[in-house]
Amino acid sequence: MASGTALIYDEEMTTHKLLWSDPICDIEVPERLSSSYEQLRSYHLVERCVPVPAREGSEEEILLVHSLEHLEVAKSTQTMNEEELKRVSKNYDAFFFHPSTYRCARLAVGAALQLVDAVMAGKVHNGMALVRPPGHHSQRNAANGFCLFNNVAIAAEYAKLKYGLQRILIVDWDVHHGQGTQYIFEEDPSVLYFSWHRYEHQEFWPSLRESDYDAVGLGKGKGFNVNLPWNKVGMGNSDYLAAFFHVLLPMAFEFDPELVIVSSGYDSGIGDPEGQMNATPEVFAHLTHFLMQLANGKLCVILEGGYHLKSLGESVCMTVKTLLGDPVPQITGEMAPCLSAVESIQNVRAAHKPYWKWLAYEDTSFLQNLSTKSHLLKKANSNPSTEDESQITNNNNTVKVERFLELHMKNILLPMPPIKTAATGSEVSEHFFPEHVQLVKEMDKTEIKALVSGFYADLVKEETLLSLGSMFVILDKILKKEVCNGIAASPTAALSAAVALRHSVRFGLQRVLCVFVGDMQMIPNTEDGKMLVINICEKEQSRKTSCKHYISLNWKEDAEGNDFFSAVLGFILPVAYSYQPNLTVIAVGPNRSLGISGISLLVALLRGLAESRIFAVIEDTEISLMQSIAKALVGASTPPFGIYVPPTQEKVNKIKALRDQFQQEWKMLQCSVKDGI
Ligand code: Q9C
Ligand code: ZN
Repeated sequence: MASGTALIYDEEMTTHKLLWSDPICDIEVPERLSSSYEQLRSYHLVERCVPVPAREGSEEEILLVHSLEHLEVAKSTQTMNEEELKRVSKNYDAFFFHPSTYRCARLAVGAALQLVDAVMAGKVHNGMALVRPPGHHSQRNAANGFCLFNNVAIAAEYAKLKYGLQRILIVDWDVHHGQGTQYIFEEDPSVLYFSWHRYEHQEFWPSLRESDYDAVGLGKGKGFNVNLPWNKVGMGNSDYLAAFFHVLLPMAFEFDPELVIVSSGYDSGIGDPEGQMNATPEVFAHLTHFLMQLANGKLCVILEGGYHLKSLGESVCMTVKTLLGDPVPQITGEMAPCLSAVESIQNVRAAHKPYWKWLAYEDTSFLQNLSTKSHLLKKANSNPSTEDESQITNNNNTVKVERFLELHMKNILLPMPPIKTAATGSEVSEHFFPEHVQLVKEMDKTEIKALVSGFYADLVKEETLLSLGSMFVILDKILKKEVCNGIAASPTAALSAAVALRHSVRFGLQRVLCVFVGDMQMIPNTEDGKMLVINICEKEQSRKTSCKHYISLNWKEDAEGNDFFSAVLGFILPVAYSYQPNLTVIAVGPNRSLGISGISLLVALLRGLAESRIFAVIEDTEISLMQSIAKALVGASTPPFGIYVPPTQEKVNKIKALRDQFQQEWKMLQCSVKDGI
C-alpha cells in the first residue's frame, strides 16, 4: 500500500525570468517558486515529504500534446539575444522568453511526469510539483498567459499512454480559464476537465466566449468539459465549497476517475492582484481533502498561477499539509454562497443535465437574467480609475493582505491538535486497528457514575454504565485536544452518543454536529442550538423535523451499489459546513440503512469539519465496521466507493424537498436561485 507525499522542486526553474519591462508579465516572478518552497520549509513540511527529482520532459512527451512547430520555435529561443527573444515573445498573448525558458519548461513538464510516475507506480499516495513556467493556457501550437508547454495536459496524456488509464479528472482551480487544456481535451471523453474562473461576462482575460458554462465539450467529449464562470470578483470560501458540493464532486464521483490531476493555481486566493477573489488559504486544504477521496487517493497537484507571494505560499502549504494527512483547519466566517455564485452554479448544472445521471432528475433550468448584468452596466458608466490609482490601491492591498494572513494563519493553525486516533482495545486484538491508533484504558465505575449523574442516570443500568467508560475516556482526550479523533464500541450506541453530546456541551463546546445512522432511540434535546442532529435511518421518525437542529433523513442505500454520495454531497455536507461544528459525533446503531462504504465515505468527508475532530460510537455488534471507520479516521485509505448507482427520482426528490425546507437556515444548500428573484 502506497503511503507518503511526493514533493518536486528544482531551483533551476527560477532562472526563467522577464528581461525587459512588461506590466502584463511582470507578476510571474521566480520568487513564486523559491518563496513557496521556503514557506514549506518553515512549516517543516519539506522534511515530511518524499523528495522526487525533476527531470526534463522528452521531445516525444511534449509532442503528445504540442505540434512539432511549437516545439521547434521554443527550442530555437535558447540561443537568442534579448531583442530576438522580445520579438518572438510578441507573437503570443502574455508570454516572455528568456534563454533558459525552454530548459525550465522542459523541467516543468518532466516534473509533472515524475509526479505521475511516483503516484502511479505506488511510490507515494499523492504529491505536489512546484513548477515554472505554468501550463494551462498553453495550446497545441501556441504559448499563452505565461505558459509554454501544457504540463498538466501532457501529464494526463502520458498517464493514459503509459498506464492505460481510461478516466482522468483534471481540476483547474486557478482563477483563469485553462482554455489551453479545454482545447486539448474538448473531444476526449477520457479526460473530465473542470475549471472555475473569473469571467465577468467575458470581460476578464482571456475573454473567450468558450469559457462560459455552455461549453460542455464536443463530439464524444460532450459533457466532459465543465466551465464554472465567476461573474463577480470577491468570490470566497463558501462560493468555492458550494461549487464543489453542487457541481464538481457529484460529477467526479459519477465519473469515478483513476487519477486526479490538479491545475493548481492560487491566484484564486485572497490578495491576488489578478484574481481579486477572497478565498483564504485554508479553503485549499478543504478542496484538496475532497479530491483525496477520489481515485483511491491518487492525486497529483501541479502548480499553475498565484501572484501574491504570501497568499501563494500559505495556500501551497495548506495543500501539502492536507496531502500529508494533517487535520483540516476550520473555515471561519459566514458560510453562504453569494447570489452571483449560485446563479453560475445553477447554469452549469442546467448545461450538464443531459450528460450526467446524478443531474437527470434535478429540476435545473437556465437563468437568463443574471443579477450581475446590471452591475456591469453600472461599472461601465462610472469613471474608470487611472492606471496609477489602481496600482496604489493594489500595493496597499498587498500589504494589508500580508498582515491579515500573518494573523489569520496563526489563529487557524495554533489550535490544531496532532492527528491521533484513540480507541479502546479490550474487545479486539492488537492488530485489529490500523497503525497510529492509540489504545486507551477505560474509566472506572465511580468516575463514570459521577459524570453521568445529572443526566440520564435514571435510565442507565449497571452494565451499560460500565460500557460508557471507554466512551468517556476517548471523548475526554478529544475535548482536551490530546488526540484528534477517536472510536468507541458500545452496546448502546444511541445512549453513548446522547451522553457524549451532553458531556461535550457541558465541557463548553458551542456547536456539536451529530450524525446518527440507524435506529436511535435516544435523541437529545437540540433546542439550544448547541447540537445539530442529522438522523439517517430507514423508517420515518415520529419526531417532527420542523426544528432546524433536528433533521431526519430517510435513506436506504441501494442494494446494488452506493448511491449515498448524492445525499452526502447534496445535503449532509452543505448543512454541516453551514453549521461549522466544533466537534462531530457519528453514531452507528442497529438496523443501519447504509453500507460500510457509504459510512466510510461519510466519515472521510466529515473530517473536513471541526478541525477533523470526530468521535465515532459504534454499536458493538458492528466490529467489521469499526475497522473501516478507524481507517477513514486516520485518513489511511479511501475505501473503494463501490459500484456507481445514480439516485432514483424518489431519492432526488427527497433531497430536493429537504433542500427547500432548510436552505434558508443552512445556506450552503443553495444551488439555484429562488423563483421570482
Ligand atoms: N490584458 C496564469 O495564471 N493576463 N496565467 C493578460 C492581458 C495574463 C495568467 C492580461 C494572465 C495569465 C498561469
Ligand atoms: Zn491563473
